Amino acid sequence: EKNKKLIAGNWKMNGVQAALKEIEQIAAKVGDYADKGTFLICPPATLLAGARAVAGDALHIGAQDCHSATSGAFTGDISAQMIADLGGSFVIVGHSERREGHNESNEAVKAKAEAALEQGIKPIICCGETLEQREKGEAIGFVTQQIADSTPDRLSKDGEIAIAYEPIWAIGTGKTASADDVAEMHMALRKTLVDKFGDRGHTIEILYGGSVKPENANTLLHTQDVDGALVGGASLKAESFLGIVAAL
Ligand code: G2H
Repeated sequence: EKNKKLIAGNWKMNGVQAALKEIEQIAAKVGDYADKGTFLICPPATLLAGARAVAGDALHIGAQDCHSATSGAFTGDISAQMIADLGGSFVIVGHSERREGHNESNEAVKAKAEAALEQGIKPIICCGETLEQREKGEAIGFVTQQIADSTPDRLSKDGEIAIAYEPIWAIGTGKTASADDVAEMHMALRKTLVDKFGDRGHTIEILYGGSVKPENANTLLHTQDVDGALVGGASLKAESFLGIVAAL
């Protein structure tokens, strides 16, 4: 486990400019926890510049997706270079909502992660199984294969990427995986990362995501092999995001 946990907020398609006040409030407080964590909010792309302007030094800003190309004829997409240009330092790639809603394959996710690295942006590469896969006993095999296939071939420094395990049945449903299930999956993911990257695999943060909130953050964040959290709904308000931070 890492000395510092990564607490990342994924706003999904939520928030107009008035919501920047939440980011300002988060930024004003997370500095108090700088020895315990790294903090990140990923607002919609429309708020990246505004968020960066109010986020200060203690809070990182990132995006929720990027294209694998630097620029070109890709209507509606944004590139990792554009995110970096606005001061974004992270990008979520391969979220289940992108894999499902935009047919993103492991190969596509890997290309996005590699594009992020080229721009010096840290990708948070997501994985997770459906309820059906879990019930059939296929969760570990499926998720570890997703990560083996969605991560870049090579890393040039420690901690260059992060992973987020988000069981699809726990996303936005109020259901969270049990601590035992999370620990089992994170251990399997660690092995996959070490098999692929050698010792450097130990330096990759493995986050848990799926209905993380102040009430369950303490248990989840102190579960074996959990290096942080990817938080959706509970990241939209400063009070609940900071409630999770306070559980560190
Ligand atoms: C999982 C998570 C954030 P929520 O998608 O990525 O969302 O915390 O709302 O389940």
